[in-house]
Amino acid sequence: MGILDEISENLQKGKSKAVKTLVQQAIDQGVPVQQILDQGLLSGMSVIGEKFKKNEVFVPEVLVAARAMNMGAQLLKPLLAQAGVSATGRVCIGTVKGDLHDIGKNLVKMMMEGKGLEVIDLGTDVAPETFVETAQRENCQIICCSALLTTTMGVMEEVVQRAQEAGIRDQVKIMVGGAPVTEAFCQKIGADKYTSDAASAADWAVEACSA
Ligand code: B1M
Repeated sequence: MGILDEISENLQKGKSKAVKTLVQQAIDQGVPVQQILDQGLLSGMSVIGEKFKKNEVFVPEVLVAARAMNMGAQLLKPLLAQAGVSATGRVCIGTVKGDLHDIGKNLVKMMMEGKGLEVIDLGTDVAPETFVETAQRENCQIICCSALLTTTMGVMEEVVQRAQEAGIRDQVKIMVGGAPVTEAFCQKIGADKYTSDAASAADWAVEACSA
């Protein structure tokens, strides 16, 4: 097995230390950083994403795999910057105002980072204007809103309205998700996309950013 496959396999098993060691070995052997990222780390995370969609792995496995990916990515970050490799897109994400649930939001973030997107994490209890101001200031292609409470999902409609008022609605996509959110709700509030799970959210974000 080549070193890139070994990185991918160990990442899928959540073996952070092994991933870190192997990534350093690959760097030392002169493997191009983009290859280490694409064929090692991102390929491993993509397998986990697909398995998560099919319920073959669950939240804990995704979290340890994401931690392993972050360990490897830390070593690559400065080298990628030197090589001028840029992210495939930029998005901001947060759990909406009044809502403190962040496990699902963090999973979406990790999956997106696992697909090479730059993700600005606004945390929880995020006001509609913060989503919109961040998207404007940071040139985000997508605003990602998560909500877990029926009492807070309505804030997503305010995000859509604020984006319209700020005149950026045609420049930024708005994606919504979280347990109480549905496709019908997404359409009702005029958002662009609802996805039911983190891996599908990341898949769509990559497509939307490269469109
Ligand atoms: Co809360 N809570 N909670 N809670 N909590 C729920 C959501 C609840 C369903 C429990 C219940 O009553 N059965 C209920 C909501 C009822 C409702 O609104 N209909 C509830 C309640 C009522 C509350 C409080 C009001 C309780 C109280 O204080 N009386 C309170 C509210 C606090 C607040 O937010 N202001 C509260 C507090 C908490 C804790 C702090 C204790 C804790 C949160 C810890 C944390 O997040 N750091 C907590 C937890 C853990 C839960 C449950 C048990 C689990 C939620 C979770 O993390 N699921 C939950 C019950 C349940 O779901 N069984 C519950 C796992 C996570 C991976 O799933 O977030 O759905 P989820 O994310 C999925 C998808 O939805 C999707 O991807 C993820 C996986 O692929 N997804 C997106 C998520 N965001 C997305 C965004 C996207 C796309 C996809 O695009 C942008």
